[in-house]
Amino acid sequence: MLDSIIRNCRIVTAAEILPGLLQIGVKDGKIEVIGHNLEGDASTEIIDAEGAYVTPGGVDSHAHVQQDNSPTGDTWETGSRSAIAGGNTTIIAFATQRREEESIWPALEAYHKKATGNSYCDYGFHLILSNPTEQIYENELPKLVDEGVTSLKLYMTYVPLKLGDSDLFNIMLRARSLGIMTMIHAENSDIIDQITRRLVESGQTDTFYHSVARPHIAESEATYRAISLAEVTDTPILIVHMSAPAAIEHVAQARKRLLPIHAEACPHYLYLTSEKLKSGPHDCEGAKHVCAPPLRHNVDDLDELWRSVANGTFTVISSDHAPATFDHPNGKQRGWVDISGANGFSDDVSHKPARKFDFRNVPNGLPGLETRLPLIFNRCYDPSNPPTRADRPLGLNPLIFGQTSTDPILISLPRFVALTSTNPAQLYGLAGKKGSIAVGFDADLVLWYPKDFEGGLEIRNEMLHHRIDYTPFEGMRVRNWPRKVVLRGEVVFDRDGGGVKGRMGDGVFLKRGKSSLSY
Ligand code: DUC
Ligand code: ZN
Ligand code: ZN
Repeated sequence: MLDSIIRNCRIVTAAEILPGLLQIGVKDGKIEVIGHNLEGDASTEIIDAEGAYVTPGGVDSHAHVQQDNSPTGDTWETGSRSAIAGGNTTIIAFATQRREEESIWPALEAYHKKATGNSYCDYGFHLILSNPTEQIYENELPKLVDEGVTSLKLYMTYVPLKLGDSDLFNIMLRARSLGIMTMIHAENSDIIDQITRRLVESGQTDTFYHSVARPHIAESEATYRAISLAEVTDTPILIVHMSAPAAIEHVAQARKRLLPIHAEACPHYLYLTSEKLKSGPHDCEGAKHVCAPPLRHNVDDLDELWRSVANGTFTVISSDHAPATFDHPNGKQRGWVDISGANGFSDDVSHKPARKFDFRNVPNGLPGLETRLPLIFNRCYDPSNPPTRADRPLGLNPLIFGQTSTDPILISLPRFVALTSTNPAQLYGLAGKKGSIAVGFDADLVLWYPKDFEGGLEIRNEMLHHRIDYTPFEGMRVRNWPRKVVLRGEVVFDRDGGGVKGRMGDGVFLKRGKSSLSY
């Protein structure tokens, strides 16, 4: 007998919106049947979707949770709670190998320990590799795959983590032979260092200059180099958190040649510009938006990214949830440096400021787990009213002139599902279990509201479930929000019925297989 039946669903998969109102029957946490007039008994729980769209549970494949380098970020408890409240039933977080460690196991053990029993949603790990040794290549990486960690993240910048081209080359070769998916943070470290040094020399260290120090070309050059290394080693890679149109163009060209190059978009790069990095004379508000790569300067850049979402250049949209608390000396305020003399006191009668802000000290990253799905759903067109080109004057066809932010680029609901759930599941070895609504899959579902909110819903930090004291999307309006979230058949979030219903420890570690998404 079925444990639960979810009725009146407009089911959306990456392929299509299934016709009519359907029922989903769940048994032992899995989808047992999809159809009409399903039978239950007295013990079967009935959930009514009331004709709303039902999408697969979100798979956020890029979230930094309780990392050692982020003392004011989210813990597993708060990060995963925020994840489910935003419709994510799976997140893939990171375990970081420290440079001084000769083995990957201390990192894996430590990060497992942090997550075990503390997650509201299912989870996996990518390993950040910062010290690749022969022993790791030969003995540890094969075992890592057996342990269900089938992806690596490599950095081309950040002193404690960055790897040179030889290491990238060798790791890619090994990853290829083991079927490991390799994620790359692509920014040219030397360009950033050289510009930063000159900015500092001229006293330009306010929040905004973080974005000046990391120009488009630093991202596009490193992206091209990473793609070149992937091509010469014939290895699939994903370039994470892409923000520069010139960089995404390199991906588009590579994909045109059927190279297995994937790209990841994030909501903050799609919605926000570097205007947000500006602070007042006595505050550091802009630090709330410091991330790397930086938010870009021009709204046209954002349109270009949306075009790449719509035309299939991006494979996934992740949050890159990497928050730091704003109002905390070890959080975003860490940028303040004392320039008044010893002990932070100033006897200086010339009223020179006692402190200045230095963007080099700010932890990079933004919160975003809970807002990812609503922000992307927001750009889906209503299937009952699809955009039509028929009534546009021929010469203004957006395919010829491109759309503008006043005429936003919209995507289909199936593409939304592909980018936020199905593709990340397939890319990172969760195919057949996560990322779709089909018989045999985990019953991970998001029930949206049957009608969009009239006038939209305003995002406010106080309604979110992370432990961070701000959201970069404060005041933005979205059309809809996850109403109910189901994890392996259990309602873990009910927005109208008390909020979070799940418990810490509901989430389990997912041993992932090999990637099944080629290009
Ligand atoms: N950049 C990263 O590389 N990681 C975390 C967040 C960020 O902004
Ligand atoms: Zn990164
Ligand atoms: Zn990241």
